[in-house]
Amino acid sequence: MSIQNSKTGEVLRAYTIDELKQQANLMRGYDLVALCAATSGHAGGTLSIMDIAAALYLRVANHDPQNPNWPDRDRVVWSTGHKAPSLYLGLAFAGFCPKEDVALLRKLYSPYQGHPHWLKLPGVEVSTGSLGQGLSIAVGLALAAKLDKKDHRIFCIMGDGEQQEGQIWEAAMEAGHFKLDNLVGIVDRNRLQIDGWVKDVMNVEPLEDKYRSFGWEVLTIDGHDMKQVVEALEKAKAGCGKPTVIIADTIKGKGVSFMENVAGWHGKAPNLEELNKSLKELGLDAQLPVDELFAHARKYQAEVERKLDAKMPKFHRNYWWNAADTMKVQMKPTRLGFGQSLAANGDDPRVVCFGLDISGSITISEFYANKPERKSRWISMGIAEQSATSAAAGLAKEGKLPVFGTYATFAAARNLDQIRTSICYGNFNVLIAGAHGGVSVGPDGATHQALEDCFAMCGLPNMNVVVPCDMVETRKATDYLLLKHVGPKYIRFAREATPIVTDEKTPFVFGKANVIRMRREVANFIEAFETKLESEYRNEGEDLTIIACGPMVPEAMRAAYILKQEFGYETRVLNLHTLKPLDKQAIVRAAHDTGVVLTAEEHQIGALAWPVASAITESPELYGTPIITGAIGVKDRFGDSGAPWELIKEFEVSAEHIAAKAVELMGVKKSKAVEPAAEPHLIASK
Ligand SMILES: Cc1ncc(C[n+]2csc(CCOP(=O)(O)OP(=O)(O)O)c2C)c(N)n1
Repeated sequence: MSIQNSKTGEVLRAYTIDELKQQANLMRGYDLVALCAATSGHAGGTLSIMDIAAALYLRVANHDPQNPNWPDRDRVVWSTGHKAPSLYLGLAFAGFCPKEDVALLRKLYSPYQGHPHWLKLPGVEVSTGSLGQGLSIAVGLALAAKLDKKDHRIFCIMGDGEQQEGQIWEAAMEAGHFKLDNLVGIVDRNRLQIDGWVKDVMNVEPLEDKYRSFGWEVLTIDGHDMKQVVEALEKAKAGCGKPTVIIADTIKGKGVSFMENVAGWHGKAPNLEELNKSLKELGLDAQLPVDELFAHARKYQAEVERKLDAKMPKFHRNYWWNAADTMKVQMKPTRLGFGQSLAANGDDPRVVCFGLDISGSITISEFYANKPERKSRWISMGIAEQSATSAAAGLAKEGKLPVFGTYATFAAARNLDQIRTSICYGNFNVLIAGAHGGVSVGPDGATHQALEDCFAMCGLPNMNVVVPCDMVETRKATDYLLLKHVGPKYIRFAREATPIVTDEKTPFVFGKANVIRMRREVANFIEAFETKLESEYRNEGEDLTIIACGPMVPEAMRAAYILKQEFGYETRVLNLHTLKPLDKQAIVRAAHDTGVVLTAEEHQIGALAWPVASAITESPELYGTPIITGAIGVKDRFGDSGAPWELIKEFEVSAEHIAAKAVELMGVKKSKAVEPAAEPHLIASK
């Protein structure tokens, strides 16, 4: 069976083993072109799974490209969502979507998101990207099929590093317990993950014995031998009274000599030269319409840029970062500050850092880089955020100073109950780094863009939350939180290069806001502003206040610049780097002095906006005083794939959006529409 007409049962295409090999090779070529056009993505794992993808989508799974929601189709769950391009190519080669469209991978508004989203592309069964969840979804799909007395099969593709997630084993237990013989697990055992070899990061072997002990049938195969792949899939599909797992031995980067077995190619895309070399090695250099694919990607991108430009508020000049000869900024990733602090402070023997398989990217590896004497205090925990969180509490209980971090969404959401009960309830001294926060994470898309983490962290008793504004402040905040602050603490920072707007002299006091004032347009952006601790600042009778945290502080500063140049408005920018405990006095004073308070956060609106609003409404000093408020942030929606600065525009969190909102609020202030006696004293405006 396989690709068929769901109405007539006619098989539309039957591939031989040799044809499947050929198709898999072509799919590898398209994959690399798509990654190159996207300039990001995962080469290693998409190449290791490609033979299985070809066998599954072109021969083994029953489905109908004309009827993607056919109730009797087989379901394929990609638990390892980062291999999305292989899924898209499986669908494209089966006829669900045009092959050339995979060149739109990871672009804004594209159905070909960095991680699969079933609501965007017919044929994608479920949305994934947070590792370890797919097998549980597959268990649900298999249970539903049993309840409905349906015969279709559920396939679930996983990675071997992914086996470190505890949830996998809860699902494995469930599948074994319920004897789900309609469920087929597939493990792409390429032996590598991000931080290195799986056996070194956190050994998962012997996988066969583990699955067997959970009541599964186990088939071990060479995942690049097409005959073995097809036979195993067909055998597993036939069922044997219990779930089957196919453990496929594969090579990460398969087919491209310089990518094979190299951990560095996990999350990397080839450049043009590397692409040409790869296509040559695959014997595809003359076979793929490479130029047409790139042209397709470029045309789509031009349309994206046109749409984005139309969305942007317009002013008399272009104030975008480094667009003019004045107000130049240097940009550096905020995450570097975190690593710099760990490198500088890691000699304290209490400091213990956990690796969660994203160590280089979030810079926590700086703790031990070139410092072999610290190696015993570097503990690789693998992709197991929940257990690591509770283990950190255990270390803290014994007087250690544990630090762990990963994408903010996995550092503060996946393990929320562990943070709540193991760490916060016990009030333990643990530093959690929520890295890659906000939409500016970019092309990875919604699953990797933490937009709710600060809600969760600020909502926990005993927790302290700092969101520094640039690389320098990230270093200072880490210095403070690591060694001086005792208790649960969360630091959230961004991935991309953001403007450096503070220096060594800029004050950083935990729990105390800074006032930033735009003075004059000069050569360097940073020198155009004066920064003081809010407690040392004297009211200058500004027109309005913008309160921001994280990389929204530079945007708020640029908004202050726009407002001054274009409208003559003076803005008090408050850098509220500490979200908890909140500097209520600074907020109340700013509200009192200016009467207009606009918040700006790279988060769902409310982690900053609501505490600020509540500080204002609860303040006896402001009872009866009309305060006009507004909020800039993500408006109750999930993220999207796209380039970081494109997303800043799409999600309306740029300086231009802040400035436009400020102008609107100033219109209200000037019209004196707010009468203290007649109106409620807080006018919320979004
Ligand atoms: C819950 C979660 N934690 C961390 C990540 C980041 N991440 C993406 S891929 C990956 C490594 C996966 O390794 P493996 O399962 O072996 O896949 P492969 O090497 O085949 O690509 C990690 C840690 C994630 N996507 N989800």
